[in-house]
Amino acid sequence: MSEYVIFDNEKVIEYIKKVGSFFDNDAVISSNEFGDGNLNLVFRVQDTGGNSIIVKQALPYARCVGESWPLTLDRARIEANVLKRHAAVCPANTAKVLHHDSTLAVTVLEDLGQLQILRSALNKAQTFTNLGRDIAHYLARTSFYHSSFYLSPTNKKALVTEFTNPELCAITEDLFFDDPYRQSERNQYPQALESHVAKLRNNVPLLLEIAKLKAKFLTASEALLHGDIHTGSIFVGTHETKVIDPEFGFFGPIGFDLGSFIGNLLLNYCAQQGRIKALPQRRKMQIYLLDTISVCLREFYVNWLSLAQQDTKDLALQASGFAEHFLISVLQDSVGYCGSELIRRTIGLAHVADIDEIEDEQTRLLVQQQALLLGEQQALLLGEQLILNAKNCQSVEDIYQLIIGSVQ
Ligand code: SR1
Ligand code: MG
Repeated sequence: MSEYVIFDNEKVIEYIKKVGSFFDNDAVISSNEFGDGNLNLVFRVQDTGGNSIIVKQALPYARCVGESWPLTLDRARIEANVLKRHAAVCPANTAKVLHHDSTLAVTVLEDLGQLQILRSALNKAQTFTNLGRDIAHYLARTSFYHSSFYLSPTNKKALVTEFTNPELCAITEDLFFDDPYRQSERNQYPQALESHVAKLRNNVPLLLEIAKLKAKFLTASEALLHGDIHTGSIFVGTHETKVIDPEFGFFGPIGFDLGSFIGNLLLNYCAQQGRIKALPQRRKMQIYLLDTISVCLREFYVNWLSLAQQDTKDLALQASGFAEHFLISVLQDSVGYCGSELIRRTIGLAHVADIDEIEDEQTRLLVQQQALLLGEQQALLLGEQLILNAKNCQSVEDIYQLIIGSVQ
């Protein structure tokens, strides 16, 4: 097919047969569209012998809103190429691209159906011992090997151009840094939260910190980020952790990815208040989430430092103490981005199932209200507190203590 056309189950099968190489020539194949994300179509194509692949197609608009929100198809190219680049330096934790077609905005991926989406698993109170370590490993390797510590200045600039992603970045710029702090039709929260949301809009120190975080997001081309690493972008199993969906990828501040991941674990921490009724079980789950954050922060720091010590190519950046200095600023940024993720997922356009699927409306409202009022397991105040304190953190321990202090 030489022109873009929106796939349905029949067209996917026709396309996959034409590309060939995924199934035997005489295989009987079927397709099922099961995407439930905000933006794309996702098909599972399988034969009768149990072989399967995933076919993902970008729509020319945001699926969650409809044709009134047009969106570039180029995000499919960005996503496939980020996956390939990240897989080159961290194959263990990156989903594998089998084929990509930019005209159709189609990417064929390995089927990770044997694993679970992390958000759904956490919502069922399932835990994964290796999660913090694996994500730290992924974030450290993908960011270090796509930073100026490792890439030549010429190569880095060429890659920054290749991964310029203005439309998807604009979504984050609006939804993450602007909408929650102004009146916007896109914001979604119950009327009962209005006074708390209004307080955020008038919190001058908070707005200053958000401005600094946004400025960094707009200007700091530190490394090739995933750009949207929430718990719905991670597949998990007992022995495997695989990252998917980097269509928001671009060269940005490294702390953005780390902060997004930690922010989503803290959103789940907050949600458990309305999910697990029995206190001992709830505390157990919440302690697991805090432990995972602790492991992730520490392992990220240790992995990144060790990569910098072994593999920094830039002469000046090899100066003793510079990698440590750089990493502290990354960790500080991550605390701020974590806080803003908590805020935007609570009152902005894109929420999380962790909180939204709490069935009982009163309980859900209680979780949201407590999140605003009490500062414990609470997305908004927690976010605010993290953002305001980020600049005082000088070590991994300081960062972790800040997070722990905020949730207690
Ligand atoms: C219109 S897109 C809304 C959100 O979904 C994506 O996963 C990003 O997080 C974005 O902010
Ligand atoms: Mg996504």
